[in-house]
Amino acid sequence: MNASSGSAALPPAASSPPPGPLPISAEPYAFELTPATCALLVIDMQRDFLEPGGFGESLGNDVALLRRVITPARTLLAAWRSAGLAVFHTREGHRADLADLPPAKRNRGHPTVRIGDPGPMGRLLVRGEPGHAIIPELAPLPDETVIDKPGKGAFWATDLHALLRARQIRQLVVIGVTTEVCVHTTVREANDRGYDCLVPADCVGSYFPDLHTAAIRMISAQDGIFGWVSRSDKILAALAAG
Ligand code: TIU
Repeated sequence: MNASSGSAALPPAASSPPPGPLPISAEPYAFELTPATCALLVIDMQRDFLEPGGFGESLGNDVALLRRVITPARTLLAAWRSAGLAVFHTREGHRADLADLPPAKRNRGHPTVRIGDPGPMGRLLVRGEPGHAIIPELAPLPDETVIDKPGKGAFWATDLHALLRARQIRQLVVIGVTTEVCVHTTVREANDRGYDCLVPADCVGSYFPDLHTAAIRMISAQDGIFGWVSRSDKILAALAAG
């Protein structure tokens, strides 16, 4: 019998290291999530992409295909917040004077309605307009960072990398829309900057199911060329166990 037998367990010291890593079942192999240095990055869950009358619909897309992501993304975000881990959100959009909108982006495809034009939710993809806002289901909390980006990738022309480094973040769980456009561009950018990325496939969505499937495959192909792919239930289980 040792000296501590029968006494109540000591509470963890205030300086005890954070738990982890938490192994998460993933492709191509388990992702070792280290809570203290892993952020949830929520890409462009904006009304302009997910609600009728926005930029996404103006491109001819069916927003219902993206709305499937809302419930799993919301559940994962809630669990992530409960665990006290870092959360970053992004929004795609432009200055009101469109000075940060390259003509190539504005005119691509010869659209009848272009970025900056008025729509039912204000000017399309312009900062401060109703359509530019993150949907209420995924609304950021006051202490969560929101990155405004003019491009598809979250690292280009933003301070995301500097903010992540300041918090010693080395891993990203990336969710949001759309899988093959802004999520993919961001995962590729993050990979080149030295981050390990995990993408839960049910928390990312596309207007094109076949492109979604291909984009998901591309991430974990070649033994994880850009990162790891899993599902939100695996991450929820790991957080609950941790
Ligand atoms: N956020 C994002 O993916 N922007 C897009 O324009 N996506 C499309 O799929 N169009």
